[in-house]
Amino acid sequence: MTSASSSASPEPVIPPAWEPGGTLPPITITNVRTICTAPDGIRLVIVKVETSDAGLYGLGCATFTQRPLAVVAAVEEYLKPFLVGRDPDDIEDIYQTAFVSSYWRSGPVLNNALSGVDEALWDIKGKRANMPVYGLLGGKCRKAAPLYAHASGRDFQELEQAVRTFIEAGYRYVRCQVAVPGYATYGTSAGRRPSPYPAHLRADQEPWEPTAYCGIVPRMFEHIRGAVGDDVELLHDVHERVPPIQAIGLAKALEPYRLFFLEDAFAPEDVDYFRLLRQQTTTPIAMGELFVNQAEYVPLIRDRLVDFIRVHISDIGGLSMARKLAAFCEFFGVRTAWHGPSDVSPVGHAANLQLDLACHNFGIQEQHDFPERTREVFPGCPTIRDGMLWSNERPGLGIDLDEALAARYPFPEHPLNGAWPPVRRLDGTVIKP
Ligand code: GCO
Ligand code: MG
Repeated sequence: MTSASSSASPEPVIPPAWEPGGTLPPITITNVRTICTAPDGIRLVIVKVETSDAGLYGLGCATFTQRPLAVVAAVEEYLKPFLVGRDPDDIEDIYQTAFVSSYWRSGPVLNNALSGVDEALWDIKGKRANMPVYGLLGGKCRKAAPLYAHASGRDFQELEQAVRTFIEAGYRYVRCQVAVPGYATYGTSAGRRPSPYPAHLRADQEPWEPTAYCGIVPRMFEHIRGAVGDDVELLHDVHERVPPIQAIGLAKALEPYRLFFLEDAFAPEDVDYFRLLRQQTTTPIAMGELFVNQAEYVPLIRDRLVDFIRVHISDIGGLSMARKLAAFCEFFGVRTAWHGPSDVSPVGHAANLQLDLACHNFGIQEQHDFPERTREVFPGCPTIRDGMLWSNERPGLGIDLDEALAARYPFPEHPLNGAWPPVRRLDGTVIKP
């Protein structure tokens, strides 16, 4: 036994004051540029931030595939002069100063430009810290991110086959979209003439009618639920194409099929209908891929009117905003389901994955299985296995870009430069696509 007097407590070890850069030499941003490429026909915009530390650079997703050239101008003409010479470590201050530097702010063009820079700065910080970005965000909450796959069909049988194929491949979450005979439909290729361009660059040949669509979707889920049972989670995207009151009726009609979520029942312009929807149905609700401003999503989350946030991360300004949004959602029981189709670049998917691994309130991740050609352009593209997205555990976002290869796939010629052609009703009225 030692007496109190003899064993004087050891002197507290006060670590030395943290020096900016600490053991790392201070560096500056030397260049900010965009790389445009379309390996599988979809216009992708990547921002590369270069630094004074030779060979150290970061990549970020700035992909707004319907207006890519506007984003390029926002980055090259405005953000570059604003950033060269700055310390890439100051991610938050760079974000805030760049965000207000246009005075009029927000919106998909300026936010995508900001996102490209923001994600690139997180990539650089992860590389300097020699850890994946999810490590900087607090580490892993799960080993990988479960994905939902896109199943679609010209009829129930073809859709059922697609769902079964995904279940056999290990997916536990499958989105179901089916054609409406004689009409154009989101999420299926039915009702259109063959065209060299990917689905969303093609003019909708057939008209769209909401009643025909609202009639077939419950019967589709009756068929699929009957065929594959309860072991698979089913999802559906209304894609904001239905008059709000009909969307509420549809959400009620789908209750017996226990969807994991029903997405974009309304357009962002109609968010006030969510209160009515909540009063009418327990079908879980996902919303957000078209949101570009916090004023759109904060009230819905605060008032618990949605269950999943579906934001397209680059459309709200990148990782810095998305991590704050995810944290905010956690307090209101809302889970993340980041937008992740083919027009989020592999860099964007790598950024999604960092949050998917680090956020406890992760819900599900939308998948896009990039073809080999795109994977060659983006070495380190996250891998899909057993229905989940896996990190390659490399520092930063863990992904790279082969610029010489990317240059082989310039943006395809297109009459609308990537914009969406109109979707019209039988009487010719244009609707939200
Ligand atoms: C989804 C989306 C996409 C969008 C596309 C727009 O849920 O994945 O709705 O399919 O339509 O990203 O360019
Ligand atoms: Mg959608």
